[in-house]
Amino acid sequence: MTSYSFLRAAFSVIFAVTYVFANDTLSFPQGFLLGTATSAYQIEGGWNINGKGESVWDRWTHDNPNLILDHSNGDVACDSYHKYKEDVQLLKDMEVDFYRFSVSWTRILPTGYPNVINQDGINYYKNLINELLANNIEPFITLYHWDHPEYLDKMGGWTNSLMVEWISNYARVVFKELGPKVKYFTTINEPADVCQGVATDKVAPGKNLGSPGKYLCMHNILKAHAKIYHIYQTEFRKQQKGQVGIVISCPGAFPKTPNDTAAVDAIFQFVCGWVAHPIFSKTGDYPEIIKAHIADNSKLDGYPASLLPTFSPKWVQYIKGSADFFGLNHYTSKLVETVPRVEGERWYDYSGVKQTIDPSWPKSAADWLRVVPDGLRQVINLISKQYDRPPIFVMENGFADECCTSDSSRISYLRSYMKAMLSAIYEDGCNVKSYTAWSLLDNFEWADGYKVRFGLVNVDFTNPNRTRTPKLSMNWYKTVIKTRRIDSIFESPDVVNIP
Ligand code: PNW
Repeated sequence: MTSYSFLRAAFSVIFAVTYVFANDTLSFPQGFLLGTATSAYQIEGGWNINGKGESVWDRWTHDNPNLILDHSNGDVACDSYHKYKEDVQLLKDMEVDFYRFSVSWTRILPTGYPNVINQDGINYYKNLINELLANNIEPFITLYHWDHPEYLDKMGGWTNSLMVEWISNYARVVFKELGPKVKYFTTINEPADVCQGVATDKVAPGKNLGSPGKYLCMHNILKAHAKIYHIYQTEFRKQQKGQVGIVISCPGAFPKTPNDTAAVDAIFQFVCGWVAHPIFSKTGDYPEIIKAHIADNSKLDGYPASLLPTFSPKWVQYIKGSADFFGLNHYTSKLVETVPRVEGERWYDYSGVKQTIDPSWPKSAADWLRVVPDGLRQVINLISKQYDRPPIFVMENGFADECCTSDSSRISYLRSYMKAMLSAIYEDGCNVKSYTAWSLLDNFEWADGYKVRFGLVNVDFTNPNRTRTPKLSMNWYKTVIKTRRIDSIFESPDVVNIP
């Protein structure tokens, strides 16, 4: 070989390696799972038919239409109770690896208790699961996505520690009836958001109990989650061989002034660590900063003891390690700053951190959702560092608009967030196993009604048929799934800043 041809060969090898490496950072790793998600109350409809009982969201929307942006409710929603086969055809067309949906507690147990099992409800979910499996799609079940029985709520709901038993009995029925064909379960979707319904009167069940109620709610939720996990572990895992996790909302946080990293750390613990630390940390229990801040400030506010309930050492052990994966919901970020406590003021829920929005971050149709893809990379890194690289399943990520099927802003959002996630995998070595686009369909977006839309598929809510029309983003996601890459040739224009 001449020195010239050797050099040429060497260069082409270097070029190929560089090329492959550079492009690989836009490909999903081997075995990575791509899917999409919905939740029962947001899509099913059929709120009171064929034996279904009343949930807190049924009651809330019927009693308080004025608290829903367009005065709507989930009575019919996307009518997926009747149209699930059409939903599965959309999923099949996209060739998703899995579909995350939630089971409605009151469709299965109309009284809340397992004294009555509603066969129609069981059949609905069995049919959905069979339809998914027949189309090569893995069912991924959320046991509880905010719609617990109204009757149990009247007895205190998440402020009653018996809720731990009530939800465990419901979970046992789901594992028994649906578990044989399901490999992935999450217990509770976004506990901190569930507890907003206890603390405030803005979302169901609107108990308006403030911080004491909020802390009590989370205490019971953490126990409930652990109990469900242990039920699966002792009664079902051997035969069913599935995995059970929890879904936690962890927004990103960037310091308002460059040196204020304390604000970033504190807010991560107060929002994400509040749920995650008891389950995923080596020590278990609430994060130290939460225990200390709430104890100190409860005292300053004249309470005889900390408003934060205490776990016994037995409960700490029981909750610690009770998840096979970390389910992460992530949409957006906040600017954070440490602020001194002012006598007589709540001090930002005792966190001592003020959260604002950087006005330069591109907007969406939801006030709270600004486009900040680096936030996803940041939280994946924080979770990996804090909890020793647990397997992370991104369970929700998505963009809000108010219109149309030419949703290039959604494509741009999804691509930028997926790219940030791939950087966390390839450049930072984090252990992310799956990605879920929220949502398959435009659906009932809680207090925003049908005005704010997250779907890859448009739903015509004025049409009794609830006609589904794929958006550009669905076709884009389909290409991503087929090629297992987010190539720049599929890149859309930059996020259009929604005014
Ligand atoms: C999620 N945040 O809630 C819920 O799980 C879904 O049911 C909902 O449709 C979706 O997000 C879109 O709203 C969140 O402020 C609410 O960061 C708020 C936040 C995150 C998730």
